[in-house]
Amino acid sequence: MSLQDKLEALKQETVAKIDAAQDLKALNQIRVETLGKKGPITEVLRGMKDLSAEERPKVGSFANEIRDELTAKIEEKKIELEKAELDRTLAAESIDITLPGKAVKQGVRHVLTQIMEEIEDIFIGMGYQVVEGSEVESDHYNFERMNLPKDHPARDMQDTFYISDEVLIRTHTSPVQARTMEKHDFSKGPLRMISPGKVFRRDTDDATHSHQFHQIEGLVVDKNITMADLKGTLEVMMKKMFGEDREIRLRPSYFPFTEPSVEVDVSCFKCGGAGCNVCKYTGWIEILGAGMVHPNVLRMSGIDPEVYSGFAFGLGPDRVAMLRYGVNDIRNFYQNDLRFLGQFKGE
Ligand code: 2NL
Repeated sequence: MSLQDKLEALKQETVAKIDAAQDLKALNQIRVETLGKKGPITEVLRGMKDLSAEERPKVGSFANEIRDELTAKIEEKKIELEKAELDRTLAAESIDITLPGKAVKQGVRHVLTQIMEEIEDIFIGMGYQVVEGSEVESDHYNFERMNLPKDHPARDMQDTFYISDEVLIRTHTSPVQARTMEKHDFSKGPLRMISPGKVFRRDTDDATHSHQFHQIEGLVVDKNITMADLKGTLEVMMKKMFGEDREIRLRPSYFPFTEPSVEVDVSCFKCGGAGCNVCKYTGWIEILGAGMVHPNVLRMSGIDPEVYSGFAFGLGPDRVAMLRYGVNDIRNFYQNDLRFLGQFKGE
């Protein structure tokens, strides 16, 4: 067989192999085997030195031709295989963008936070400042400044978590008010503030008691503040919280830090006063405690009770939430069960 015939046969054989190649790896194998340094074509070209001067250029150019043809054929096949591979990858990795997405779970503010922020908004609207303070307090600010000296019997129901003889966690947010009162510059205007936050008491937890709960206290001090200001302010708050038809009534009470002191009832938001399970068939709901700031409390904060007077109140957001949403166990607010807390979407 002549060299030309050999080359021609080699070409046919290689073309068949290229056509049959299934992937890039196989194709590369064919390229190395046929066109590589140890391949048959290189061998033919190397053997040319034994040919006659006449034959040499013919065989040489034929061999080059075949090499070029095969190179082109391999290149063509390579592009074809690469495209097939890309198509396979795209098919395998395709996503259906019309499928519904995974919903991101959205949380809600804690129901007590919602109530406190609602009350904050009401008072911000009436020109009050919102002041938060430390949950760790001194006996002095928590009790003494609130007219509760060390031997006062009213301390019993608050006797609480002491860190030392003089340091405790607060039993009410009053110390925030005391600290704000003593700093207030009355030449700049009246003091109007509320203080929301956590408070702690010595209590055995049950459906209506928790050793930790919340309080919002309010305080206004200026010249000529009267009980009428207190009543009008509380009426506005109750109407905004429980509906414009609400009325309030004051009953005499006692707190060591106010004189006189009152309990405030609001007409029942469910039955309007006719009597129902929410108001225990009385038509009224006990909602907060209040009074005129005791002269001792003003004096201890450096305010002259002969010149200034003030009113104060305290309200429990836990109780507001329980009444409004019919929650019968206060402990629900502190157990972090999302099935409970997630119901209060705060719309
Ligand atoms: C209640 C009663 C009350 C106050 C809190 C107060 C604060 C200062 C001066 C005078 Cl700085 N009083 N706070 C007054 C009356 C009642 O809370 O039943 N809270 C749940």
